[in-house]
Amino acid sequence: MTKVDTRCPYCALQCGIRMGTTESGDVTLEPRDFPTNRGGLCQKGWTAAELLRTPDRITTPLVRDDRGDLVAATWEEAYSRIVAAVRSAQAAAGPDAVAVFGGGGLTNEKAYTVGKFARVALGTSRIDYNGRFCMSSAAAAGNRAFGLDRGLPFPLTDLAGAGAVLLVGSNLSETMPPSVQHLSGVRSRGGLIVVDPRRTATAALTESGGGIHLQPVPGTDIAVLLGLLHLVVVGGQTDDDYLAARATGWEAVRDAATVWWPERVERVSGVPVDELRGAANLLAAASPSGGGSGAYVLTGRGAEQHAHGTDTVTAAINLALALGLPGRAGSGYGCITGQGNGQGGREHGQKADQLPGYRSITDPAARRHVAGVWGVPEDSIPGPGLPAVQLLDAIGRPGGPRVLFVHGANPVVSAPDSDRVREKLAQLDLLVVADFVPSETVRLADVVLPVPQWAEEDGTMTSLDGRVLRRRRVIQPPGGVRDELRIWRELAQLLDAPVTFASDPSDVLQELALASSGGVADYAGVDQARLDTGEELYWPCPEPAHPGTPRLFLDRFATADGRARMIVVDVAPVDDDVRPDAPIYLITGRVLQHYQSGAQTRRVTELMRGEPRPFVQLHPVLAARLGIEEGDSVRVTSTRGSACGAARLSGDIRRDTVFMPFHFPGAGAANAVTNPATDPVSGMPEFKVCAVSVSREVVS
Ligand SMILES: Nc1nc2c(c(=O)[nH]1)N[C@H]1C(S)=C(S)[C@@H](COP(=O)(O)OP(=O)(O)OC[C@H]3O[C@@H](n4cnc5c(=O)[nH]c(N)nc54)[C@H](O)[C@@H]3O)O[C@H]1N2
Ligand SMILES: Nc1nc2c(c(=O)[nH]1)N[C@H]1C(S)=C(S)[C@@H](COP(=O)(O)OP(=O)(O)OC[C@H]3O[C@@H](n4cnc5c(=O)[nH]c(N)nc54)[C@H](O)[C@@H]3O)O[C@H]1N2
Ligand code: SF4
Ligand SMILES: [Mo]
Repeated sequence: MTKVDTRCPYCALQCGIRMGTTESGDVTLEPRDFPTNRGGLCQKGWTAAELLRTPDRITTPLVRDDRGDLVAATWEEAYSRIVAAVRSAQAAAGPDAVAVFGGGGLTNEKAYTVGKFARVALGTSRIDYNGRFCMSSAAAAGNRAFGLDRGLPFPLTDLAGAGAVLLVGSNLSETMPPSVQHLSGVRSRGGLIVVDPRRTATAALTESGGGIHLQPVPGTDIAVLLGLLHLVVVGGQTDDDYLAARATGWEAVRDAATVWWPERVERVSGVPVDELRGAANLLAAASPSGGGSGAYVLTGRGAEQHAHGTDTVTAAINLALALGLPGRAGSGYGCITGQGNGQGGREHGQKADQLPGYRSITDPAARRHVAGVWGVPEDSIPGPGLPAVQLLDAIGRPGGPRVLFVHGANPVVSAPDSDRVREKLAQLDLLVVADFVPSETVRLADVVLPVPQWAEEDGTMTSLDGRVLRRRRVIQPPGGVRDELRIWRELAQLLDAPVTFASDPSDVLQELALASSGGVADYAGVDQARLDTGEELYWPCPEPAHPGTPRLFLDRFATADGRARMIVVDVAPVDDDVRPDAPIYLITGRVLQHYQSGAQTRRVTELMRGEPRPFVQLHPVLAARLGIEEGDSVRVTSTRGSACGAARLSGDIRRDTVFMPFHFPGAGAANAVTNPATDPVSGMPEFKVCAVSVSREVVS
């Protein structure tokens, strides 16, 4: 049996696995020791290999025929449909008539190439990706405060020594179970604080050992964070020497927090004053200036996926800076990146306003550099495009996209106001989707391009803490499948692109290294050979001899003057707030067994057995008021649409709030209900909270 060391296909923890193939062709998968997972895997990781043999795997291109059915076709037919539609849309309406939607699960090599394909082969500005739905608020806040966005600017394992960790809107116990090991130290020291409207498995971790669970009204995290800041200011617990040396804007931020005294925070958020005080004291005592062993402030999607998510993250960063945490060994601020390559996928040009190396597409020097690497004139690179929600919304409007390529996303299930997204996609001249399973978005496509899966390809991924890692091929993809690097190379050629595209992952990584050289996310010193010798290369890694950078900001932040920028932010209401006809908050998120839109995990037997159908979690008191019993079919309705799920009664959720996972399509699709209103800075939609009415579904 041959054994290959690679990584789990799903989340940003990128747990180490070892895979093997037996002579009879069976695939084996076992956990492998790696710092982020220490030999652990979650149920999704353990069962990941089943998808490699899924019976409805797409193994040939498909095109929509005259009767409206998707039928098998040759690659030549699929390509000629695409080329004809691109040419006619662009002839009629200019280069931006064609758009691209990428994914944070793509390898670095593919994330880089899809950005280049859009700008060089299609000549369009219109590219964005599902990471807009994921990391964008934290990225925007990190960039504006620190001048750089690397989710965790320190190794995840650093958390082990902390005296306090404030986890705002993250449910690590279900979303990255092996990572919970790194919290065992802080739990035993009684320093874990979790902010979540639900008593999740993660919030329950605070109960053994003296931690604190704050259970705010959805969308009020910013009030809680301002309240914590207020308390550390009043308590004289701020790190004034650090603030004087390492931050700007402190006085204004401090003054703005004076109006968020704890009783007022309690009125807005429902978090009791004594709990807020307890949390402030835990954090301050653990902070370096309080003589503690170190403290961390971490945000997850619960804090970020709001129409004011960037400001909420900014409030979290301001609190961390006031306590002197960022850029300090053993302390810090971080956001917990989600998708398998959520970090690398946001660095190399899939974002609407970005060029490789986390460069800005409006920066003349960045454009010159990248144009040089690509071998194209600088002025041929388009300007910034539209963020994901606006990109999808522009379809069907004058000047909007007529052809859309989707690579690594399932927006029919995962985008907000998903019924509308479905209508939008139907208005395209041509929808091209590359995938390996018939996802809900694939089913709407006019051309489907079958691609390899994770264990059938080579490349690199960047973990939540910025380590560049190898993904390795274990088995050959089925015949008939073509990898995306090859697809973009061939399409570029057919579209008469001015340059030839590299399609070997190691060549692409070399090109990416050059393109990112000198940028913020500098991979210039990264190559496959170095990664294969087992070196841990954290970016920035600017030269072949550079050891990589596990901890950022120790001497200075990445701003022009080296100081962190503190920005005044204030409480803002939920965009679609509760009112008499929609008196309850819907919040959304994840369960252990399913990944994202569920396109992959709904095809794995054991995961479906564990969590087979959509559900609505609600408090027994609310349920009694609405005449709902355990297991009843419950309809959740907003001004945009409705979704149904089986009632799951639980005292773990606030009485004014119901929760639905977003992993299911059709009648149980939470995103039929969610609000597409976006954050003005990041473009993040307000997935996490909207106003709904809730009723028992009467089955006639
Ligand atoms: N099992 C599983 N694991 C995953 C994924 C998956 O789909 N399934 N996806 C991966 C990806 S891409 C990501 S981004 C991460 C996400 O990882 P997390 O951020 O941990 O996941 P979520 O469940 O989306 O949200 C976390 C919590 O936010 C809470 N929440 C909702 N509204 C609010 C609010 O207003 N304030 C606060 N404080 N909390 C709120 C929810 O109750 C939920 O428990 O997980 C990664 N890992
Ligand atoms: N209501 C609500 N909605 C949410 C969220 C929420 O918390 N609440 N979370 C949001 C977040 S954080 C995220 S990250 C998004 C994710 O949402 P999606 O973009 O829908 O994510 P996936 O389900 O991972 O979809 C990836 C698709 O690409 C395919 N795929 C995987 N690898 C590759 C590849 O290499 N190439 C190609 N071509 N295809 C591939 C998979 O089979 C799958 O069909 O959902 C967002 N939507
Ligand atoms: S935690 Fe994430 S990377 Fe690890 S096994 Fe689970 S899904 Fe895979
Ligand atoms: Mo995500």
